[in-house]
Amino acid sequence: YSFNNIIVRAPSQSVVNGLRAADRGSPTFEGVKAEHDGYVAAMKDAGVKVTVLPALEAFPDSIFVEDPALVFTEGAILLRPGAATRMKETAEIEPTLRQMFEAVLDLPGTGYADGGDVLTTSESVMIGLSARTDRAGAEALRGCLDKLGRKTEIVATPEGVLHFKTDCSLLDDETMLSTGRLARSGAFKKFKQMIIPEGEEPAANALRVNDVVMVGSDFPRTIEMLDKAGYKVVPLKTTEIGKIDAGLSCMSLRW
Ligand code: CIR
Repeated sequence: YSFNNIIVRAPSQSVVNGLRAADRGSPTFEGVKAEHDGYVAAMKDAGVKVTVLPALEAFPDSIFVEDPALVFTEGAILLRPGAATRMKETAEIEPTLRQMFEAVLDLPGTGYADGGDVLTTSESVMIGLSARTDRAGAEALRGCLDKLGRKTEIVATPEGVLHFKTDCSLLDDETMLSTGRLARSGAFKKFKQMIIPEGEEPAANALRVNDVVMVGSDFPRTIEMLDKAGYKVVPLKTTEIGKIDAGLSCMSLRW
């Protein structure tokens, strides 16, 4: 969670057509843009250098740059997103990653893996199997991570949850913020766990960046819990992107 750089992509007008599992109404472009601007400002305040890529009208979900690639200080991995409409986002972000990283690996084979299913901790890289990341993709990703010298753990994502990280985030080296349903899978036995209050599940996709924890401002009980535990919480509006199943990690690649 110690980062110097991030990449984000400006939202396109087409973001109103972003993928969603359940229809809770479409977000507005202006609303998403305002939330994205707030995110970029908070990132700068947290001390990271922000590279903003141009909007891509042809890809409604391309604002969520976390999914088509994975980055570490030691290199980048080009992934294969599991949603048909998102697959070509990888080619769109590839030139930037080749410019910025010396080592850029391609996910071999034909399996799928979304960055939203990948959680980096100090010990290992956890890969959650989901509707977007299949076993073949997870195993191929493990091969790439081996090359970068990273240990991996392949774990399950609860049924009906979009991505592994939809339901968890790392608060510090020892502490995981998780929904009850994900914690019950036993994936975080090695961690001290903080469980999201019932009804605030989307708050689990929080984001620790340097000395702050960014959390959706619609989740007061989670904010209070983290605040009481001594974390420096930065509440950010996520109401509009929440309508297309997104949270705070999805909007950046961090290293
Ligand atoms: C999608 O379904 O792909 C987008 N509407 C939301 C992606 C969220 N990404 C993430 O959590 N990493």
